[in-house]
Amino acid sequence: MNQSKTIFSGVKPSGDLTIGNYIGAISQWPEMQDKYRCIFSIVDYHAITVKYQPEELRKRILEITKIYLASGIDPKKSIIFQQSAVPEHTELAWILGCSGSYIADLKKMTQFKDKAGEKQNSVFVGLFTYPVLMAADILLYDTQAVPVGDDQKQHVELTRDIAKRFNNKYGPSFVVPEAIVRKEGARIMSLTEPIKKMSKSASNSNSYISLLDDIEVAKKKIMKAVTDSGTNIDYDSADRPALANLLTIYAQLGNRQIPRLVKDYQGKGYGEFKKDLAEIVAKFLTDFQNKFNNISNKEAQAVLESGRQQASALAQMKMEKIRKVIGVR
Ligand code: AQP
Repeated sequence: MNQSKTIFSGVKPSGDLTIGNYIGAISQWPEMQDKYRCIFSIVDYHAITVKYQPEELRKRILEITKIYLASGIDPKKSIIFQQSAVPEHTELAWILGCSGSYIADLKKMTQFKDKAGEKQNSVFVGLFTYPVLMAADILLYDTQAVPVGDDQKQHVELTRDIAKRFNNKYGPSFVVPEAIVRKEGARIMSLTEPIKKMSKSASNSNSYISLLDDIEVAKKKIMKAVTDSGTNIDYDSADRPALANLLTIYAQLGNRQIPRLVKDYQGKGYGEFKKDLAEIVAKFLTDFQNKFNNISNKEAQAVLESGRQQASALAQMKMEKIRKVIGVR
């Protein structure tokens, strides 16, 4: 493990994880663990910013831990932990909210605007300030790089601004992190409305494929996915976003190059393409779920406890310094 560079990322347990979360974020992580110090969190306090059921949240925390393990994250190489088990995250979020974070910046956050919609004044404050908690998650570990999907780039940019402002005020305290975003697959789109991002909390379950979807259900979702006008298979994300999205999913889960796929499907129609894609998705999910089902709750709980101890040690050390810097110690 190269201790000189730290990677931090996380997923919020706000729904059943989708192939979008996997392709855009999680699939990048395993290869990093041999090179860097990697810290992967289940960011549960982010999930309570919207309506949720406590029982479901509890279940999903363990489920995501197993998803991390089934994706190839090795607890001997990486720290896997639950955000709420390390209270320094919320402590630092408060401090950053008082130095470095401006209301005007938070108002610009696309995710806040999307989730609050017309109700910006009647949603809870947590939804508005959640990017500050995300900044704390990242800065607490002197993170250099944050591998995320495209939708989270804006929050990492905000984290950079917060870190720079804090450093300007109090002297060098935080590493200024960078987002790592895939060239392809950084924004998997909805299967029913391909101009929108695929989201795990979407109300229409046909719009996403969950990593734990029943295989036959997942195949049907692909067959039902909307397509653009035209009949030939080519890649044009501006004019044919639905097909471009399906090609991206095919390429990422089937380990193929998009130009190669376009070539292979010349003269063939959507029907054949979707049938093959449904099989690719089915194979990926079957392999994934076999690994997932082999991990016990006990094993996942033990991973979280070991991760908590490791993350706590780092977080406590950092917060001792930050408390001194801001003058409360
Ligand atoms: N559609 C997507 N394509 C590629 N990457 C994606 N990510 C999310 N959706 C896509 C990436 O997955 C990681 C975990 O996301 P998150 O749990 O922090 O929340 P999110 O970005 O808000 O994802 P969702 O699925 O849309 O959740 P809900 O519906 O609860 O808001 C991040 O790295 C994210 O970029």
